[in-house]
Amino acid sequence: MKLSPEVESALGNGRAVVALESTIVTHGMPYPANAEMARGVEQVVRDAGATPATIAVAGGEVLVGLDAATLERIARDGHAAMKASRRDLPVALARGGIAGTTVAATMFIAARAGIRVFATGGIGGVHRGAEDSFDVSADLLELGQSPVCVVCAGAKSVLDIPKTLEVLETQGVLVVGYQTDHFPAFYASSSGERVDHRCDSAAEIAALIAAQRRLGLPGGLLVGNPIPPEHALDAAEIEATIARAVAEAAARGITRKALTPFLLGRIVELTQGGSLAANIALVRHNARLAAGIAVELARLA
Ligand code: PSU
Ligand code: MN
Repeated sequence: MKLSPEVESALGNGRAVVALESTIVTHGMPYPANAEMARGVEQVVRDAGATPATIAVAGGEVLVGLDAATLERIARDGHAAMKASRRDLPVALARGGIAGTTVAATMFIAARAGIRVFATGGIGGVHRGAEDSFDVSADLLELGQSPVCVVCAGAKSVLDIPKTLEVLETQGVLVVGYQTDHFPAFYASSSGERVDHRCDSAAEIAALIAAQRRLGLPGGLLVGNPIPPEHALDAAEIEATIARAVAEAAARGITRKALTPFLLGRIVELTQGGSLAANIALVRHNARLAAGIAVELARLA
C-alpha cells in the first residue's frame, strides 16, 4: 500500500482526509467525463478543507492518493481496467495492471490506511430478482465490517432498495439520512423507504462515528445524501430506462461482477448522456458533505 506524500502528511498530522473510489472512474462513466469528474471531486474535497485520497491499484501497488498523471491514465484506460472488489485485490496486485476499486475494496483499503470517511456516488446493493440470482453486492457486507463512513446518494433503482436496506440491517450497518427521513434513490431524492435515523449536520454524523469507535463496533456508517433537487431526474422516465437496462441484462445473461457495469453503461447510453450530469452533480455533493464530516471528525480527535 503506497500513500501519496500529501495523504501521508495529512494523516500523520491528524488532518481531515476523504477516500474516493475508482470503479466509478473505470466502470461507472465514459472517458473523458470520468477524468473530469474525478479531478473535480478532488477539488471539491480540497475546497472544503480536507485532503482527497483517491484509491486504485496500479503497477502492482495499492495507491492511496493518486498523482494527476495516474488519475488521467486510470480514467483513459478504464475500459481495459479490472473491476476490483475486495476479493479481487490480490489478483489486481499480482497481475500488475490497473484496477478500479469498488466501494467494498476502497473501504477495506481506507480502513487500513486510517481513513474514516469516504465519498462515492451510489453503493452496490441487492439486485432486483436477487431471490433467484442471490446477487448481493459485497459492498453491503463490507459496510458491516470496515469502520468507514460512506457518503452516497442512496442506490440506483437498478437495485431492490427495500431488500438492500434489509441486508444493511442484518449486517448491523447504521444508515442515516442527511437532512432527510428517507433513503435517497440516486437520481431521485427519495426511494420512499424511511431511514431509522436522521442527521442534520456534519458534526452530528462525526459524533456518531466517534461513538461507534468508542464502542469498538466493527462496521461502517452509511449516509444517504439526496441529490440536490435542481439535478434530480424525472423519476418515471429514469425508472423506465432502468427497467429496460435490467431486462436487457437478463436477456443477455449478464450476471455477477459484469452486471453493475453493464447497467451503468446502458443507462448512460439510453439517456444519451443525460444521466451523466446528474451523476456527476451528486458525487460532488457527496464529496462536499464527506469533507465536512472529516473536518468535524478531525476536530473531535
Ligand atoms: N453504482 C453506481 N455507480 C457505480 C457503482 C455502483 O451507481 O460506479 C460501482 C461502485 O464502485 C460499487 C460497485 O462499489 O459498482 C458495485 O458493484 P457490484 O454490484 O458488482 O458489487
Ligand atoms: Mn453482484
